[in-house]
Amino acid sequence: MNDKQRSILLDISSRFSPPQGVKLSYGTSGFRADASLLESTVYRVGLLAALRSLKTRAVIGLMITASHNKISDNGIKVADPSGGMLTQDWEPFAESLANAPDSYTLVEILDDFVKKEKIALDGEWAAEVFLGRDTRPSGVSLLEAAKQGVASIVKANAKDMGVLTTPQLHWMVRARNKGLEASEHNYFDQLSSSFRCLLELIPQGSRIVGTNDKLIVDGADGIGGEKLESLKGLLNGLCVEVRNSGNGVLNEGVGADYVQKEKVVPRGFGPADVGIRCASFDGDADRLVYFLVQPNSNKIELVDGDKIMALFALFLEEQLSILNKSGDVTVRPNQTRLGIVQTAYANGASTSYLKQLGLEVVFTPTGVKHLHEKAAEYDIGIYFEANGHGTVLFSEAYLCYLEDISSNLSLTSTEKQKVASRLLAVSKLINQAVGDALSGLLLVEAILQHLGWSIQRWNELYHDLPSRQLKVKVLDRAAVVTANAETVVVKPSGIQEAINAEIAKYHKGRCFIRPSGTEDVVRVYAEASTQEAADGLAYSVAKLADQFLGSTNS
Ligand code: NG1
Ligand code: ZN
Repeated sequence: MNDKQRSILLDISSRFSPPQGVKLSYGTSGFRADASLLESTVYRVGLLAALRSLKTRAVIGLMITASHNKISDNGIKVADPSGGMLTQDWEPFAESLANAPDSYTLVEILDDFVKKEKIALDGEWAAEVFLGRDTRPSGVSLLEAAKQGVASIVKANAKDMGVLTTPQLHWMVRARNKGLEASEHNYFDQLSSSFRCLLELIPQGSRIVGTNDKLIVDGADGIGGEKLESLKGLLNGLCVEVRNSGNGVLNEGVGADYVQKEKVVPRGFGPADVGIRCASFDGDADRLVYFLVQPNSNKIELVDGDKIMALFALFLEEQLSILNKSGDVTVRPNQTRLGIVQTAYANGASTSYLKQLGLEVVFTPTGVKHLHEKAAEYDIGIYFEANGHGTVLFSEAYLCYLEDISSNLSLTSTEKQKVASRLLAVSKLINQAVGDALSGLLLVEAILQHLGWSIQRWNELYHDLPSRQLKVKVLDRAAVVTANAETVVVKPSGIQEAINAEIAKYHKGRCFIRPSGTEDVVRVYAEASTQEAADGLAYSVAKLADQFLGSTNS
C-alpha cells in the first residue's frame, strides 16, 4: 500500500469508529447486530468487498439485511463471484477487520492481508461491488457506509442496485460474472419465462380441475411481497394475492420465521382463509414456507422447508427415472447423481421419507454456506433448511448433458426430450446462487400443477414428528463446541452425556444444542413422539445448558 492509499484509508476510516465492548463475528450469515452498532462494520466490510473483487477480478455483492430478525437489527453479508456466500477462508479476515479497535490497527491488518493475498491495489483491474439493501430504515445510512468502504480502496466502484431481496442481489452478482445482463427486469424475465415453460410441459389432464386454485402470500412486510406484486403481472397460470407487502412492521407477527416457529396464523390471515393454500416469506425473501389455516383456531398446519424439499425431490426423482430408463443411446454411463442435503434441524420424518424414496441424504452444519457447498458436489443437489431456506443446484456438466438431449431430435425419444426441457426450465427457475422464496414459490406451484396436487395432498407425503425449539441466553455461547454436523457437543465436557440421559427417557427422542451464528443464544432442538414429550425434552435440555454454561439472567 502506498502513502496516498494509506492516508485516504486513515482519513475515511477514522470517521467510522467501532462500537466499544462488542465482539463481532461473521456468523451463519454475515455480521448481524442492532443497527446502531453496525456503521463501522459495514464500512469495513465495504473495504473487504473491494479487496475481494480485486483478488478475484470479478463483481462482488454486499447485501444489507437482517433477514427475519426484528426491524431494529441489521446486518451485512458478502456474495462471492459465483453469487454464493463469501469463501470461508476470508471470514477470519472479515472478523479481524470488524474488530480492529482503531484506524491504525485497521490499516495494518489490511496491509498485511493485501501482501499475504498478493492483491494488486494499483493494477489495471478496477474493483466492482454491487450493493443491495432490504426495506429496513437503517439500511439507507448503512448503504452509504458500505459505499465509503468500497471507495476507500483506490479504483473500486460501488454500484447501488437498490432495495432488493437477498436472492436478487446474489443472482445479479452471478449473472454479471457470467457476462449476462443483471437487472431486475432480467431476473423477472428469467423467472416468468421458465415458469411458463414448465406449465406448457405439463402432461395433458394433470391440472387440478374445479378446486380453489388461489394462493395467498404473506410478504412479512418486507421486500418480498413488493417484488411479488411486480412479478405477478408477468405470470400467467397463477392466481396470487399478496398480503403484508410493506404497510405493517417488518417481521412482527408475520413472515416465514414467525409462522414456522410459532405455528400460528400471521397477521392479516384468519378464518376466511381456511382450506386455501398460503405461503410466507421472510423479511428479505430468502425463506419460504407454506401453511394451511386451521378451522376454529389461530393455529396453522405448517408445510415447511423439509416438505418443500420432499416435493422437489419426488418430482426430480420421477423425471430422472424417465431420463435414466435404459435402451436409449442418451443414457449416461453412470446414473444421475441426485443428492439431498439437510441439517440436524430437518424433521426426522422428512429424513426417513427421503431415504425411503431411495435417495442419498447427507447432513452438514447449519448455514447455507455449508449446505450449498455440499449440494454442489452432485449432478443435481437439493438443499433445504426446515426454516424454508434452500434451492436446487445443477452442475454445469449436467446442464450440458440436458442441452444435448433436449436438442438432439434423432437420438432421443420425445418423452425424454420433454424431461430434459423440464429439467432445464427448473434450473433456470430455481435460483442457482442461493435459496430464493420467489423462485422457490414458482417451482412449488409449477410442480403442484404438474402433479395435479392440492396442498393437502402434498402435506400428506409424511407426518412431522412433534418438535420444539428453544433459545437459552448463556454467558458465552462460544463455549459450546459441536461435532458431527452439530449433533454432538464436545465442549463443555459432560454435557453431551447429560443430554443423552434425557433423550433416553423419551420414545423417538432426538435432541441437540448448538450456538447460534446470528444471535447471542444457544439453540435447543428436540423431537419426540408427542408434542408434550418434545416440549419436555427441550425444556430439560435447556435447563442443562443453563447449568453447564451459566445463565445471563442469574
Ligand atoms: P442460527 O442463528 O445460526 O441458528 C439461523 C437459522 C439458519 C440460517 C441463519 C441465517 C435456524 C435454527 N437457524 O441461524 O438456518 O437460516 O439463521 O439466516 O433456523
Ligand atoms: Zn432471510
